[in-house]
Amino acid sequence: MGNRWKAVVFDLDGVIVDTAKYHYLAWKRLAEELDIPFTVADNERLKGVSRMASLEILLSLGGKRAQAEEKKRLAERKNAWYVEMIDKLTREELLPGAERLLRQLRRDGVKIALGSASKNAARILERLEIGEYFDARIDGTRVGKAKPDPEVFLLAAKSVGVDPVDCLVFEDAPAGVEAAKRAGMHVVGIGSEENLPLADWILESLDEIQDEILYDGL
Ligand code: B16
Ligand code: MG
Repeated sequence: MGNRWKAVVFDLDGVIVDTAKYHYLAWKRLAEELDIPFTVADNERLKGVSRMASLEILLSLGGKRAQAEEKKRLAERKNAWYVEMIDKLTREELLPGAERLLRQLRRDGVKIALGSASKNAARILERLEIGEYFDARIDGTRVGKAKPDPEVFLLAAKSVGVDPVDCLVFEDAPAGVEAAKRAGMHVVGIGSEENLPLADWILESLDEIQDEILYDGL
């Protein structure tokens, strides 16, 4: 039995940690201030999408427009509320199976990279005390083009010196699964087949990972 992948790239929000609920609460608060109707279902469209692109979606839901300066101010406002919440994150909010899989990959000598759209990724990894597992951390502060552009995953592969074909990605958002496929990688979708039709495998959580996905010659 050998490793099937030379590197594994993890999305952060929705794969390793359940921060989506905090993004939702912060966007909801902004939506209320702006008198924009915003539901949990609307929030699905923001998953994996960059902060500014998320704001655009929110404004469009209310049929509103804003100048660049105003958009910057609104995004900063939302982020301040979000940061206030994630500063209280605890290790209990690590999603099921996340740390066990990180430990297993490390034991197996597989490179581990982060491929997240979030500009708050470093803060979250630190709060969760899992930063040490990652050989490379590519996040929203490092990439110009948001998912579904493949840039974040290509940069992650390059940073650990592995070809995209030898990388496996774990992703929970449609835009992220598309980005990984466009990077030429295999993807495990965390969620439902209905929501992530492009994924090569679907799991409800990392806790369900099977040896067939990770190893050859079983
Ligand atoms: P921030 P991921 C993404 O993280 C989130 O899924 C998405 O909802 C969020 O808008 C984006 O990060 C930007 O986050 O405002 O913290 O920079 O899923 O790619 O790890
Ligand atoms: Mg995600």
